Amino acid sequence: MVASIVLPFLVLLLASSSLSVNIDFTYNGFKSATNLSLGGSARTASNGVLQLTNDTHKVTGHAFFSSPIQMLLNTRSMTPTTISFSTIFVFDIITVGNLGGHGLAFAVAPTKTLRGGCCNYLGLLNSSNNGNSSNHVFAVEFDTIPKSSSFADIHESEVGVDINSVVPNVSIPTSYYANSSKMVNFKLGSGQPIQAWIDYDGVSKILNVTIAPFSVGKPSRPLISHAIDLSPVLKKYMYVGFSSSTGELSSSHYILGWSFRTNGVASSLDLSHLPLPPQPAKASSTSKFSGIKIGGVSSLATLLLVALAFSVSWHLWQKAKLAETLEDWELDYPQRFPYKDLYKATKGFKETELLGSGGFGLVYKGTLPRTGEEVAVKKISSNSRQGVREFIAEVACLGRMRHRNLVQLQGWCKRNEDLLLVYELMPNGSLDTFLFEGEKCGLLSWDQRFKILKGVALGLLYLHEEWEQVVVHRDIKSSNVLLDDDMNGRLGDFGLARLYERGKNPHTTLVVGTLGYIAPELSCTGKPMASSDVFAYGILLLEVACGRRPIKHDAPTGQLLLKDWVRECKMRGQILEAVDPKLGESYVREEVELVLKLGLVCSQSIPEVRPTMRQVIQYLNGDDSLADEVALVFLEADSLDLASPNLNLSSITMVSSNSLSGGR
Ligand SMILES: *[C@@H]1O[C@H](CO)[C@@H](O)[C@H](O)[C@H]1NC(C)=O
Ligand SMILES: *[C@@H]1O[C@H](CO)[C@@H](O)[C@H](O)[C@H]1NC(C)=O
Ligand SMILES: *[C@@H]1O[C@H](CO)[C@@H](O)[C@H](O)[C@H]1NC(C)=O
Ligand SMILES: *[C@@H]1O[C@H](CO)[C@@H](O)[C@H](O)[C@H]1NC(C)=O
Ligand SMILES: *[C@@H]1O[C@H](CO)[C@@H](O)[C@H](O)[C@H]1NC(C)=O
Ligand SMILES: *[C@@H]1O[C@H](CO)[C@@H](O)[C@H](O)[C@H]1NC(C)=O
Ligand SMILES: CC(=O)N[C@H]1CO[C@H](CO)[C@@H](O)[C@@H]1O
Repeated sequence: MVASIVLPFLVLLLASSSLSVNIDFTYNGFKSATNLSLGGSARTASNGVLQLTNDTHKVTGHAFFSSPIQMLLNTRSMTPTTISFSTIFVFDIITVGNLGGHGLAFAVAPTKTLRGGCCNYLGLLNSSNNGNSSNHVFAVEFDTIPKSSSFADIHESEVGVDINSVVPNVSIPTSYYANSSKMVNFKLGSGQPIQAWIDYDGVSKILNVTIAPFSVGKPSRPLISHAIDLSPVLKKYMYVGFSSSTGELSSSHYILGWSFRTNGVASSLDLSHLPLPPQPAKASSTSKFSGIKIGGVSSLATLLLVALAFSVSWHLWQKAKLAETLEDWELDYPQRFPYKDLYKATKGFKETELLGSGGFGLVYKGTLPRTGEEVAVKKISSNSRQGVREFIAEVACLGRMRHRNLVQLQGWCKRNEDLLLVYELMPNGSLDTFLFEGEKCGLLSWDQRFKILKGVALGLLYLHEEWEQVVVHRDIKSSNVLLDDDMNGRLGDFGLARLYERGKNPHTTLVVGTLGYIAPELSCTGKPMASSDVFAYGILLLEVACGRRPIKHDAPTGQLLLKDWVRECKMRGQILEAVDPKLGESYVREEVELVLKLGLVCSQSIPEVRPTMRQVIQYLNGDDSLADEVALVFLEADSLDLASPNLNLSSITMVSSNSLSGGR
């Protein structure tokens, strides 16, 4: 796996402005890192992987192709054109622990000695020059901590297109199209190598970005296809390469292979010969890449023998793979599923069986081999060894909960560092898809929405008050509300937030939850209470009535936070302006008003003035004619809200990324 470099350009940097020299190079590993300029923490390892950062906190690293590349033609004319370029690379982000940071970027920059900041800046820019058009920086970033909170999930990773700024112009959660319409979500930082393709056409001025897990191959439809004229952004000569940084949270960022070409399609990488990053101690690298070569087989007999030996060892390997050793204590807890069953149920955790990725891990659809029952299997790639036992004790406990508005936990299985949780399958998926991707699954009527909200309230009341101990959910949001056959709302993921706490690094204070739903007091106390669930439920009420996410980045000033906007409508006496336009006129006015007002009351910043879930249900049922009281509390809290500095986005971002974004 020697780096093969093809450099068909001989005469460099000709003064001619209309001719450009084409560049074409391929690194299948970086064993002989010729023509690469490394900076910061970047290193090449002896096996040929390029390491941009290790998991030291707050470092930056970059690697650029050492020669400048002509990017503009006709620079003397009024309308310079950008040349077309294409690049393919394979990267791997390895995180020890729960959450890593911050990601890496493919960068086109005027210098190969970038001095950008750590954390969110990915080593590209810093707080003083971020957003300045004199930067001449174009980048495609792969973030493990999303900056645009419209997806609002701190567990999600995203791809973004950056122009002179690390606030992306376009960004989207990491995913790929399995076919022309089906999108599959995946996460960076889970240790699997990821392949990325970036293509820019200088004539049509279209940028395409495509990513997929290494094993998938190139999806036919790009994830991002964005019209953008790079000619004002780029200079005539630019450097291309990678930049990466860590923050309070850190990961090791690796590039395994890279090809680049101007005016043509970049060469494919020799995937089977790329070097692998060192695996962290826990991950057993199941020789994903060591192909078995059968060469020079001369007779049929040998061939058969080899086939036989192969099938026997395959069989043994399969068997070993599915075998499990139980620790004594595991037998103490009921509802344990054999790993083999879950493996079979999900067809070996096959990608096609993926239902999605939730906050805590990937969720697969499965059919239990013994009973034929359909289930959802959540695979939590866990963090630390300690705490697992206590967690299972809790899981066993959660498994005893029964309520028609909770997604029933049926059992669990522990496999090395992985925890598998088995839930009943919710055929209609999650509420957020109905609210925000209605074109795919049909519009939810007001009656359906109201019923779902009531159901969720009952589920939450059960957790808070009706079960044997108080369970604070801590991650109420539309994507955690699942819909059963009858379109009843059911809460998922209850009790799981504790897993995060257990595994967390003692030096970081992690606020568990999702951006936009996190109650402000959590930033100070960090102590989750039933009232912080009420806050998030309030946001959910608004979200469902307005059909809008809690944070909308491209909204006009003052409308960034859904709740500020609804409040403003309320103050103007036009609360119904906030109603989801997709509903048209078909809703019950009194109910919608109640839901919106109740949403505001529940999401007040002072926890003490929020109602309890029991009161919420009384309001929703109209048992209590509390409309006037609601208005009263609301107005009172309003003046408090205004005085409270806790309500702007920057502080909310801080809440959830407290330790995530580090020194900015
Ligand atoms: C990580 O990288 C930093 C900066 O390059 C270096 O000083 C440190 O020794 C490295 N740490 C480990 C554990 O390799
Ligand atoms: C930001 O980067 C610019 C350009 O590299 C540099 O001149 C400036 O000093 C940096 N500012 C800070 C605050 O680091
Ligand atoms: C952008 O950068 C240039 C050069 O560094 C500087 O003169 C200018 O003031 C900056 N503009 C802003 C808005 O910061
Ligand atoms: C990218 O976003 C910046 C700031 O949001 C904006 O000034 C710029 O025009 C955008 N560029 C393109 C090409 O859309
Ligand atoms: C895409 O795949 C999904 C599920 O795998 C399937 O339901 C759908 O029909 C496919 N669409 C096309 C256009 O092939
Ligand atoms: C970008 O993607 C679109 C849509 O798939 C395709 O038509 C176009 O040819 C692609 N452009 C480049 C430069 O790859
Ligand atoms: C453009 C450039 O720097 N090319 C160099 C790439 O590396 C080879 C081998 O080290 C040099 O001979 C080239 O000059």
